[in-house]
Amino acid sequence: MSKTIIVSNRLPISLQHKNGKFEFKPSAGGLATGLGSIYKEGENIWIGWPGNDVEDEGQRKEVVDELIKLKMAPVFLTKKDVELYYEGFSNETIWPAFHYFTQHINYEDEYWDAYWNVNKKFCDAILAKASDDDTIWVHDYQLLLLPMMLREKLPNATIAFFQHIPFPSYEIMRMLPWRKQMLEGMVGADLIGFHTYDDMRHFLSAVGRILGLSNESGFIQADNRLINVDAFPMGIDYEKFEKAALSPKTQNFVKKFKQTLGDQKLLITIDRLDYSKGIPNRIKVFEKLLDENPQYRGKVSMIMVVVPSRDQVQSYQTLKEEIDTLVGHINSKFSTLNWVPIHYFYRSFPFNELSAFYSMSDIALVTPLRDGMNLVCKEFVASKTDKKGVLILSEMAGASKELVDAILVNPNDQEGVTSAIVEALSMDEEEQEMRISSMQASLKKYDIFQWVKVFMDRLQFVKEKQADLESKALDKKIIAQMKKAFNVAKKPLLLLDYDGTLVGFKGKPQDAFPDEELKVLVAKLAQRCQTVIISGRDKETLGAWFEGQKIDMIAEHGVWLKRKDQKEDWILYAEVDDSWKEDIRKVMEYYVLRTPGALIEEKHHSLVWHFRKVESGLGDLRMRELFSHLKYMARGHNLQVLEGNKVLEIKRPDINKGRAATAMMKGEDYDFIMALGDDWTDEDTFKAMPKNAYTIRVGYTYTQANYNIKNPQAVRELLKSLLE
Ligand code: GDG
Repeated sequence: MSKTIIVSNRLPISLQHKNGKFEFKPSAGGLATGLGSIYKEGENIWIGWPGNDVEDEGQRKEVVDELIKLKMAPVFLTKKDVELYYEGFSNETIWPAFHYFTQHINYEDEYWDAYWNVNKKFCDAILAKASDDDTIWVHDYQLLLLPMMLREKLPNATIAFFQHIPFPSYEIMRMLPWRKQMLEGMVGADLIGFHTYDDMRHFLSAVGRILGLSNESGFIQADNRLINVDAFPMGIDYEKFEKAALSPKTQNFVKKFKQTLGDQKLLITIDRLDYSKGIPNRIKVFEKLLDENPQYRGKVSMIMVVVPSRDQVQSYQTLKEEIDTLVGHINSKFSTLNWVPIHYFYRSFPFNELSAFYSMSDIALVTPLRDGMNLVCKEFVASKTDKKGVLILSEMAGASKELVDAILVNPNDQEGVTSAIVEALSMDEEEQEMRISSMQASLKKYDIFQWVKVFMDRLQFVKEKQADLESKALDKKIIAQMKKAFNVAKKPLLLLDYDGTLVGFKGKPQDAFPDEELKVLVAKLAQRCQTVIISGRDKETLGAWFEGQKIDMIAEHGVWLKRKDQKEDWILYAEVDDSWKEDIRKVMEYYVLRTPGALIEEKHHSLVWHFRKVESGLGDLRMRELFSHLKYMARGHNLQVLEGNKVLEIKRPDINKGRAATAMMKGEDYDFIMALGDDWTDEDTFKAMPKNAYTIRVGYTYTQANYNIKNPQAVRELLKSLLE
């Protein structure tokens, strides 16, 4: 039976070695709880690093045996691995880059090598457990290469990836020397998830520009696989925070803490130690608030929890020193004998004390400079069971896309954040209730369990969509059937599109000339059957490329025809009225003038606006503009505007490959017909074919054809096999 494997850098446990024995403490984090419904079932398992360096074989065995009871399996990492892969590439290269802290990026080949090696270690550990029909869900930026490593070994497995941190703009991504490998690693997955739409569109843009893979509404067609990229904003275990806030244990802490603090307005801030969280900015804002509003001195305090994190990394140590200095400065400046402005804790708290902080605070100040999602703000809202409280939230946190009823601020705008605190301190209770209730409703609905469900459902949907497309994939049995039919046929016909079918796409159209292998193949086919090249190319190019071959050629989608025995020049195969061209060309020229790299190609029945060489993005933008411009003109002239591969073509609708193919077959009695093509112009051919014809579309995409085939290489193999 197939199983599901969860993979993350860290296993959801903490491992402590005490008195010669390991103690395993499962984590109560939101993700671990949400995924509990998965990895604890049946044969399912969670694979990851247990967080300790266990070198001794005997101890390793002990860890393996204990973990399996918790439905987990370890990937053991050495001290060096942790230093170079985790602290190094993950936290000194990817983390700063993806959070837009380019000044902190460390570009070290040694880090990259370790990153690759550890991803490989994870891959091997998974392969020891996984089979080709399993589902593997990989988490986060430490394991970007893993999806493709797994795909290469388990081509049919269902592989998903979710990134918990932001995905940066292409401008940042392009700075990384390993950008291509990182993206290639990710597209090994069937489903790639991010917290927000912005992350998703940045990823799609980088994949388009760096890997050359385009997408349609988040679906990427990569070679022979459909990949979906989507946004899945992660939720929290809402009920847990709501229940905890109401529990006597939490309320006892609230009572105790409040007695110590006295009657004060409380601001809470909770973060891991990280420069992305904007902690120094926040302290400076609090100083500004007290400087400018003396009435708040003695009346408002900030509870600041900073959870120790990555303190082996230099930039984190520097940050810690900066925070210590700033807190020391403000406390020494404003403290009185019975009031301290900032209660600063550099440690983590047990859950109920955390819950008490949320519950008793009037305001949560969540102002990261960049954050994938940020769960703290969600936990604060869920803990406000009396609906009193105000959330001040940074626009740079993924959560701001959802929690629009918070006071949203730009964390770099000190004036703005200070005013937000003043606004929060004076907000009437009715408004507080209105805002908190609305946010609670949303958080309750989209909690962590719903997040897991939506993600897994989507993964299944993508697999179904893939299967749907692959159901038309040519398999050995069908190929054998075609071969047999071809061999006994007395009058076979082959209709072959050229670009994208017999040859792959090249940067410059003139570089896609037929290579020797193709010429020989076409010559052999021509000896066995009527072979027709049916293309959108101009007649001069086709004529030159296939000179001397015993084949028929249809150029410009059916405008021109040249029969194999024809001595004279090409004949006009369709009446062409080109009186419309002048008006349209003027419009197209205007768009050429505004768009460096664009050009117009004139064919007998059409005008084509090419933008392959235009700056990526600008070309699409101009094409859309031109499209809407031409749409109206086309109606008047009874023309058709069609979007192709980096081209926009305007043409007479009655001239197409289908019409040409029909004319060619008229009165003939073919007993075997095969038509091959790769784009929408070939769909006209497919539609025009009799029922018993073999119609085949190159690429796994929806089609009128009976079958799909992977790529031009596979087309050549198929044609060769007909001749065997
Ligand atoms: C990454 C992304 C994304 C904090 N202090 C204590 C404590 N915590 C818990 C909180 C919260 C968690 O830690 C912090 O989660 P965040 O989401 O705020 O931030 P990151 O750790 O940076 O997480 C982030 C997240 O992944 C999920 O995808 O939202 O953007 O950076 O749950 O409650 N828990 C306890 N004591 C503490 O003192 N018990």
